[in-house]
Amino acid sequence: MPWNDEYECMPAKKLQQFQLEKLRETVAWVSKKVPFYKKKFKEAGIKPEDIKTLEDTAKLPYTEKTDLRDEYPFGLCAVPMKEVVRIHASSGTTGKPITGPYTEDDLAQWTECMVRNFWSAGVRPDDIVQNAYGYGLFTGGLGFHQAATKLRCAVVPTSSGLTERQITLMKDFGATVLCSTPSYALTIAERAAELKTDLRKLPLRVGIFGAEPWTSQMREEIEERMGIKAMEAYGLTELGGPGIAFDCEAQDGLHINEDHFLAEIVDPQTFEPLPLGEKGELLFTSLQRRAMPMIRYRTKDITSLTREKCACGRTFVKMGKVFGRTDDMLIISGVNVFPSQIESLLLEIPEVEPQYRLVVRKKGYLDQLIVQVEGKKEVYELGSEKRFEIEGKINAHIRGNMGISVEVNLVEPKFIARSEGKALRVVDERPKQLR
Ligand code: DLL
Repeated sequence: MPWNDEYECMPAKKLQQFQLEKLRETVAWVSKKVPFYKKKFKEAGIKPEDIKTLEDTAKLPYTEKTDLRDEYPFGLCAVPMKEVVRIHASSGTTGKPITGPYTEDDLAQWTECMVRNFWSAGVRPDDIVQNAYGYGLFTGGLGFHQAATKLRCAVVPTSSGLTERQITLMKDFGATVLCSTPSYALTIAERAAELKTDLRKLPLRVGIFGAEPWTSQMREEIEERMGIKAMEAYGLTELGGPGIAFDCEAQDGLHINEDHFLAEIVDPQTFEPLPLGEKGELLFTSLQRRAMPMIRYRTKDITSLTREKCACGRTFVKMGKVFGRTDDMLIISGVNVFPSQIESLLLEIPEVEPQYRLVVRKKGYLDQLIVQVEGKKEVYELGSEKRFEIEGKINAHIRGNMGISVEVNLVEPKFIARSEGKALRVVDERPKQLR
């Protein structure tokens, strides 16, 4: 049974009616409160009262990361600061950070969305939740913290890092739930194995992983190493953090909290709306947020939406696992390549560890992809001939499945820096002007 079946199982028609009502309210709210939107709507020749159906969303202009940067820090804030009770921000690898202000109601809604995520993962009040998402400006730490508290779980706010201590506390406190990025879960599992701690024998039962792309093969790897069920969380700072979408026991897509977020898929180049089932860029319009609502925000995440009857009873639309980000897409020998495709193929090779990095270089006019993947210790130690053979095997596997030629380097165990948060998968060594 879902946490909030009134909304999570709402018949589709009623849900869409609810979304339309909230969409109209949001559009009216931002056009009154945010000069940026007022101007954009005017330029697009659209008034709030023109939104008569959900399809009319396509008439609204979209919002993107550069808009948030241009309006940094509070240009898109729709409430006076005295109503803001929290400000999160994304660290952002380049340029200014993205700010995320919340009113008290926004925080309560965020918590509700995250409680649904926990509940769906089978977490209950008697669980001990070790929260290894980073605390601070990142939305992972407090986002998971406040929902686990609301659910009356015992929260252990370890934050990320200090891996050995994570393992000691996990053992001593008997944590039953771990929240972290999937790559950090793998780091914990690896360190535990080195310390001869068998995580499979601990009470740990469930993990809620997210904040970065990971394949189903990676999910299985983590489940196997930790002896847990690996569930998922999806979200982004601009829309308030995790809690936008979560998976259920069916584990074949993430239900979007549709009473709070209106999702669309568009062609990332032409911006044409795409039908259910087709892969494209995911856009979100927030439906109930007040401090910083977003209209058709371009997430840059590539996925598809499906609306089929789900075994769990939820009626919320499902998004597929994020395939990649438009800005992580590489073009190798004319073929579009996403890191997740390479990850899937690498994890099918038994001789390697699930630790890899993609290095992109220029060779003449062409982009060259170097796949660095760690060999398993016992395999790596068999010597250079064996390593060469495995590199050839990986190369053939990638060529056979994707039709591209890459250079494979089987690197020694521990060559690749371990992640404590979001893993760095792509190292782009091309000159900036040639990317
Ligand atoms: O990563 C919020 C979050 C925290 C989500 C904890 C889940 C768990 P940002 O740092 O703003 O926010 O990064 C957002 O991360 O656009 C995706 O590209 C990626 N991402 C988040 N969740 C997933 C996921 C948080 N489950 C960006 N699968 C998003 C794939 C994800 N990518």
